[in-house]
Amino acid sequence: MISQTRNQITGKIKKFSIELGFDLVKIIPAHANPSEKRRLKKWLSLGKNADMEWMKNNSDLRADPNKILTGAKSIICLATNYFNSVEPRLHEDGVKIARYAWSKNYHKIIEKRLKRFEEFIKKLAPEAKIKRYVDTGPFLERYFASQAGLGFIGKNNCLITREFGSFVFLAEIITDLALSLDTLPKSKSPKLPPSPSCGTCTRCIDACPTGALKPHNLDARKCISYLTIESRKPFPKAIRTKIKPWIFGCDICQNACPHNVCATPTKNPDFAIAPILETVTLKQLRAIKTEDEFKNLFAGTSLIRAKFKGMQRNISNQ
Ligand code: B12
Ligand code: SF4
Ligand code: SF4
Repeated sequence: MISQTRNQITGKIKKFSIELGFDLVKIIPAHANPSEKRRLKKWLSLGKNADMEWMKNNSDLRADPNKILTGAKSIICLATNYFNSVEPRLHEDGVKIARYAWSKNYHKIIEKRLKRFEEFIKKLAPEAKIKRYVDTGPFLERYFASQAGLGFIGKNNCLITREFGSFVFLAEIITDLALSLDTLPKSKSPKLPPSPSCGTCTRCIDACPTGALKPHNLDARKCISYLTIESRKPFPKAIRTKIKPWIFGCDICQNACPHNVCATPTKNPDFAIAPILETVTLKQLRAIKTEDEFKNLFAGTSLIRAKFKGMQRNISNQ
């Protein structure tokens, strides 16, 4: 690819990402980071992944794009604002659902976009090899997003963007195409405002009701998000009462963050509140008797991840 063509292709790719509904896009070289790999291994060795054993399976790949795609040259890092101001009807009943789950399942929405993105890139460069990820891939999405300059990693572990705060989903395209790379702004340049960061703030850590958070480090065994979504076990007795009023996920450490004061509702209709969450009540939720009933009611939303039994456990804790 000659330089101008590379720039043209990169320009088209970035333009298309915005047309697809992504709010932020940056491209970085596909470099491995051994220290991130060590950080992840240490986190796993301390058991902070709780029962998420699958995190150990591909831990070598997570910080190394070339192990995922041989010959990888560029990573297209993407973020989508999902902040929504219309709350689920269930909140009126005094229980809470994390904001990311208010709309239809984001995996499906973003995967659809990524598939179209891949087709678009293949038209521009038919030989290109591509891997696309949203959430479920063996990839340290926050780390690479921070490297790309989409934002910084807060003490609450989240990738916090200057434009939208932390209520953003991340996604990536790894490719062997050599694209024009984004250079990070030099924070010391007098022309640029200083890069945002946590500074001396500890609001998220102080707000976390279960003590799951240490700066840039989370213990999933105590995290309400893990306990109400991923865990299939009863809640640990010591923190059971602190999980209330959350019945799916937790936003406390993001709600506490001053960088989210700038959060503005997404203009993207993809992330409008799911119709079922506009109407369903706690009484209806309590009346569900089977996995099938649960699945039918919440089809297409992220809530089915908890499964019927998990949701039963979560609501019986209220
Ligand atoms: C497993 C997982 C979870 C687990 C464990 C979370 C965790 N903190 O590790 C549980 C179930 C608890 C969870 C909860 C949530 N999750 Co989650 N989760 C993941 C998943 C699949 C893997 C994360 C992982 O590898 N963790 C291991 C730790 C070690 O890595 P990490 O958190 O990604 O990032 C660390 C390193 O990058 C390192 N680091 C990198 N650079 C630097 C620089 C410095 C200076 C320092 C000190 C550290 C550092 O510090 C980070 C924090 O420890 C990712 C998707 C993916 N494939 O990456 C989504 C993902 C991280 N989750 C996401 C979301 C939305 C959530 C929730 C907000 C959902 C909710 N509301 O309930 C909460 C947030 C909880 C929190 N405060 O982190 C988004 C985050 C978006 C964002 N803006 O950051 C992701 C990226 C999914 C996506 N594609 O959008 N999640
Ligand atoms: S998501 Fe909730 S429980 Fe988990 S670290 Fe944040 S505040 Fe604590
Ligand atoms: S609440 Fe404060 S310490 Fe926590 S992520 Fe936000 S700025 Fe950083």
